[in-house]
Amino acid sequence: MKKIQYLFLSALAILIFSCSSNNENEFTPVYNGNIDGGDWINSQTIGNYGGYTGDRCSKVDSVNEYSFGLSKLFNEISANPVNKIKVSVWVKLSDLNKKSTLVVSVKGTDNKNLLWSGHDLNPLVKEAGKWTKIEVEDVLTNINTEGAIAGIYVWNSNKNTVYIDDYKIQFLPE
Ligand SMILES: [Ca+2]
Repeated sequence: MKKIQYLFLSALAILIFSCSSNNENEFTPVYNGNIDGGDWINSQTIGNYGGYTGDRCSKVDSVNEYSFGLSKLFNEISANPVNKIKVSVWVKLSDLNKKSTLVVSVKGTDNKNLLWSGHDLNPLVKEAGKWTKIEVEDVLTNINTEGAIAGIYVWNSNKNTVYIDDYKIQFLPE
């Protein structure tokens, strides 16, 4: 009986070994989490704060300066040239007198800004404590997006508490 057990275990060991050495790529699921390279950024600002849709949204305040947003290589967004970025997002400001900005940026391969477009939310939002839809457009004139990264997020430069929900970000050829 012992001998049979031993033979069985040996056979099993050989089987496992051959499987793992020959077929690792085909059968082993691999999840690579690149902490620095995800498409969406600042997800730590998301919580159950009562969103525009559902309960969840992003919140910036005295702790978090930059909201949930998108950071993505143009090469991964579209094979065609992008000439315009159109952003719509719902925001709720707690104080209309403190500055907060919707940022649309294009960063080149050397990490320099090829475009940094800050849209102040305060003149666009008329009422504090109320969800308001913000729509902005930025034209990428004479910008080489090859290897560049698009960045979209809300920046509360003045420790304003701002809630952010439901982005719609479009990359248009013209
Ligand atoms: Ca939501």
